[in-house]
Amino acid sequence: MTVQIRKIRCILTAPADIRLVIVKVETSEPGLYGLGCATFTQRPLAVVTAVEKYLDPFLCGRNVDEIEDIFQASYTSSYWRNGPVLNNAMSGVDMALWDIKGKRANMPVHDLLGGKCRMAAPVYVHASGAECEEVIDQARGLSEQGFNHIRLQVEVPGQATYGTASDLQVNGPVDGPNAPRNVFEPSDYVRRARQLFEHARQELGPEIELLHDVHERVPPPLAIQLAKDLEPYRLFFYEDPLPPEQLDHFRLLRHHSAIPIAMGELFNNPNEIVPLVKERLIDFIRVHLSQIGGLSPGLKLAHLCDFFGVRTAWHGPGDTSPVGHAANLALDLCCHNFGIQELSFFTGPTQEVFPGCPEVRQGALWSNDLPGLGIDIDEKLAAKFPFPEHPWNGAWPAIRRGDGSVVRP
Ligand code: GCO
Ligand code: MG
Repeated sequence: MTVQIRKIRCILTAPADIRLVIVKVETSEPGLYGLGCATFTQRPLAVVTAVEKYLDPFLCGRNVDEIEDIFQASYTSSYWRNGPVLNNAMSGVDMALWDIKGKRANMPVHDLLGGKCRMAAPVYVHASGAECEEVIDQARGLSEQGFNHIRLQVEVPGQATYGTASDLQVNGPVDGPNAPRNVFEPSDYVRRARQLFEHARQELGPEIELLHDVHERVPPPLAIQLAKDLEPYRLFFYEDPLPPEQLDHFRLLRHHSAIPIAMGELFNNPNEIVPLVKERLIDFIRVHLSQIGGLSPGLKLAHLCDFFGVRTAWHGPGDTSPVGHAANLALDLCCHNFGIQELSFFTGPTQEVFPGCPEVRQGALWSNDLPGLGIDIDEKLAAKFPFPEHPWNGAWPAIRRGDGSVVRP
């Protein structure tokens, strides 16, 4: 007997004060439903509209087994496609359908997709601070807890620096080039990052794996300069050195430096991704699964990358929901070309809101091996954590140079 989609709706919650959007696909079989991540934390309400006003009526009555066809039909149903809002909406449905398929087959999703080729997914965690010493101390603490891959970010004194507490402060109700601002100067940042890694390698020794996220904030020549400067400190990867607007510069970067490059959390469109992979201009693909449309496109991308020697490092920040982390983990476990998984700890009441969160142990993420994605949501509890108040509903404040011009994050 076919099982049909009965209702597709969104659940909004912020147990760690980060806006999360979860999609629940209910079916014609009593008690059978699936969950997917549709979190686009800067524009969550636009995703809710796309799911509830467009995909729900479009897909109601469809056979839950037809995941690929549902993806293809939803993809073309808006004619204009490959944008973050619609991709997130589709991701919510796509992951939920894999969850349902796993529950129906009584298998975890990683088994449906071919089965485990590793027992758990090694993760990297974040260390940051206002001073280099503080970052290094934090990294030491994390290493003592069994984490061997650590991302280091240090504040540029007095500047809004990605990955540190100084970033993304809202300074006033009205923004503009003359408004009080979060200043960021690329050349100061590049000098500071170099200083951090010089100290860190000295203090932490040769074995620990170090990572860094440029967050696309510097002009291409500085990104290339920093890559060369950081080479002696043997990074595991150098992340997002260039923005998606400057992809051609990856050829130059590759030409000048042997640093391993991770890229892709801002990508939504295959046209951004495929050229970098096929020319082997990056080493780690780092897309955010919900931003490219879910687990199905993620699986295809992982296999494409495999042929080109590019490994996966799916984006896993706090604004990937635990459902999204469970989807990342399903791919981490069954794809041979897995590289590393970014982890942000499930803090606050997150674990109670999402029973079945993947477990963090021995520097890795472990699946509970339950059918489907192995994760649930306690809707009553989720409702106790509404989206936090914010002047622009979560939109990012501008980061500006000293002259007042906007820096792309
Ligand atoms: C990372 C990312 C995140 C993003 C965030 C955007 O590598 O973890 O850069 O911190 O900035 O997910 O909402
Ligand atoms: Mg990043």
